[in-house]
Amino acid sequence: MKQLVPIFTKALLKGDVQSVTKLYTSSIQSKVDSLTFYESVVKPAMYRIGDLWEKNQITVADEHLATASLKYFLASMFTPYEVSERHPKGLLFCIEGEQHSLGLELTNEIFKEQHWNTRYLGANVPVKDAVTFVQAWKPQAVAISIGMTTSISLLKKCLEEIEKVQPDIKILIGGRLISHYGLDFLKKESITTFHDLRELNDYLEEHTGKFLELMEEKISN
Ligand code: B12
Repeated sequence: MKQLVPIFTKALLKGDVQSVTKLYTSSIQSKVDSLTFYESVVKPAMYRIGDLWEKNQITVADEHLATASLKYFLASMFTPYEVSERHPKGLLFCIEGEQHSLGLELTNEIFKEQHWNTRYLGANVPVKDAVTFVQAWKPQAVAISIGMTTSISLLKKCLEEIEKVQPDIKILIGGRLISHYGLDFLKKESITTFHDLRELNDYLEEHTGKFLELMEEKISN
């Protein structure tokens, strides 16, 4: 997989979605699963693009082209999973000011592969609107991605507001900052943090049955 990273990075920077897609499909044909491809090729390629950008070796325009190409590719290959009201509900979003949503887009795929009924709101969602959505839709879990230190205080506020309107909700937090900072306010029983999609996949494999049981209990009461 490692040897694909520079080729995949180059294709993204050229806006060559056809080559990007070919690299993905040939990996899948040689029995690499999509989770491994996201972790071992997509993520390191985007981190590499961040480094090139930081060192002024590529421009903001180059980085935007790579991001747009990746989004185009992901939209074309994501599988339309069946949505059932009988599956646990997961709400995914980035709080206001947070534009780094690509990791959360991949997170949404992992939830769907595990048969969750998800609502993916993407980047920059105002706290009050996220809270209103939780109140109306009553998800079993919210999944939030955090990439910028500037989003930390709003994240804290958002979690407090969500727990006020739905105290039994499970909160799952991931994103670049989780690997860089030990955020004490996230050390709570209702909150789980994740460094990558593999950890999320293991968590969902272990806990989805329990979420389903709780859901059915609520319906029958
Ligand atoms: C693409 C990109 C952008 C795009 C984002 C587009 C989009 N729709 O996402 C745009 C152009 C909008 C952008 C803007 C900015 N960016 Co930017 N960006 C990046 C870049 C190159 C890649 C990010 C990415 O997609 N990574 C790939 C994904 C797959 O990785 P990931 O997010 O970590 O997600 C993985 C895990 O964390 C996990 N995960 C993520 N979320 C969740 C959630 C849950 C629940 C779970 C379970 C798991 C999980 O799953 C993924 C797979 O493992 C990074 C470089 C880097 N090193 O990350 C810089 C980077 C993050 N950006 C940076 C900066 C500085 C900015 C700007 C301030 C630039 C500017 N001056 O305007 C703005 C800020 C915007 C804002 N307010 O948020 C800096 C941050 C530095 C810092 N100290 O914090 C970086 C590190 C670049 C750099 N090297 O300097 N950026």
